[in-house]
Amino acid sequence: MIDLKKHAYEIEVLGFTIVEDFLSRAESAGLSNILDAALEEDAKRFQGNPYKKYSLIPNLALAGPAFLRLLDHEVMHAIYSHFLGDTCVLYTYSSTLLRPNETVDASKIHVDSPRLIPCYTSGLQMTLALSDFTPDNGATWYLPGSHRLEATPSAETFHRYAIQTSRPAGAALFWNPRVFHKAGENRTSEIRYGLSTYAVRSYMKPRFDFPRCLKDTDLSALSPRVKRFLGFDVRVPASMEEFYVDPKDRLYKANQG
Ligand SMILES: O=C(O)CCC(=O)C(=O)O
Repeated sequence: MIDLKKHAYEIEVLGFTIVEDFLSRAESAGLSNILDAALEEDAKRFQGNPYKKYSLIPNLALAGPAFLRLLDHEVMHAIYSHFLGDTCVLYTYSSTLLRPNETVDASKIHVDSPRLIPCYTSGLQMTLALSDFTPDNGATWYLPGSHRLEATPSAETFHRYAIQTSRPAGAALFWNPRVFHKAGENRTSEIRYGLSTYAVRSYMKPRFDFPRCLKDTDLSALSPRVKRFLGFDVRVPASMEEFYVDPKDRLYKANQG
């Protein structure tokens, strides 16, 4: 198991921490292959749709059982629960790819949450490297301690103090979405593969209604923890019939924080 105290301290103070060996190199390569296939399938399915970004899968919960299984990772839950309580839910689950010489929105200095609530963590992200993240292929830059800042730092300040989070495939970066960051530049000829999970407090609204998205998927192999994380315990009734039920059958379970 990880040194939770150390990682929690780094997230608290720096705004981010790296957990090595979150997955093995082989497991990471397996996921990046599945990601490639999912990207190809998506490209066909949404061909001609002007809103579809060809490099992004915004909902990996729908990209097959391997991605659903990953949502049961012990270390991810230990860190998320520490900061967000053990009722926290998934906000987004997406690919984080960087193609050779590509400039993306994320190449600008930005944060992933518009709200700053001093001394309170409302969300936490994990970006898992599926290939090695290196200075050459655009490992992401993060400005330590900047999750406490309201205003965007100048480019000069950012570039003076930011740290490039190089790490091997299988290493996960946990970070506060208020940390100012930007993608690096991929100067290689290979795609840099990664994926991100973003967890929030249980009462916040996720970007996708995962239980509805997954209504036709067999979820019998999923643990209660993954179902809770996907938001199954904080659904709201859509009729009075759904409202007047035994508490154990309620869509919004008791004690969800
Ligand atoms: O692709 C990258 O390195 C940056 C990713 C990013 O900005 C994000 O996850 O919000």
